[in-house]
Amino acid sequence: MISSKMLDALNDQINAELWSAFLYLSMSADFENKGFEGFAHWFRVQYKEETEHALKFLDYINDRSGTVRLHAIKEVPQTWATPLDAFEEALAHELKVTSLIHNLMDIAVLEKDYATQNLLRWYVDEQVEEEKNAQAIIDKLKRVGDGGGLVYIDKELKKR
Ligand code: OFO
Repeated sequence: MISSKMLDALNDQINAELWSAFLYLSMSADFENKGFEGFAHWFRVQYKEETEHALKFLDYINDRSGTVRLHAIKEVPQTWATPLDAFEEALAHELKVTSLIHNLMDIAVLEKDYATQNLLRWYVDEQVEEEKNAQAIIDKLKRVGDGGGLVYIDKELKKR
């Protein structure tokens, strides 16, 4: 049986994952609006991934016979001056998510909740990947500046 402290924390994480999904969907819409199809596509894929992350928690709570609680999602920003601004915000956000996942792990360890620790290991690995991906794009964007290289990266990201 899952503890109420663990359950509350996992339900809060569903909200955090859905907020991430909204943030990336908003970035995708902003880039679409500005004619950056590749950046828009990359963030649309990211939006879908975050939705999957939320569903993975939701399914797990149900598997453990807990009650899923869906809270309202707070509004997300709507516009970013440059692709670099958006990716820097995405990375800062992912670092925050990493600390949320680590907090969940701390609770699971304290409570000797081995099943939840197993679930969370997947998210710990996923965060390494998320941070790495955002950082790699930031590095490229910094190298090319605002010139034609931006068009090249936009084209590249469409392949995701
Ligand atoms: Fe972007 O990360 Fe979810 O968990």
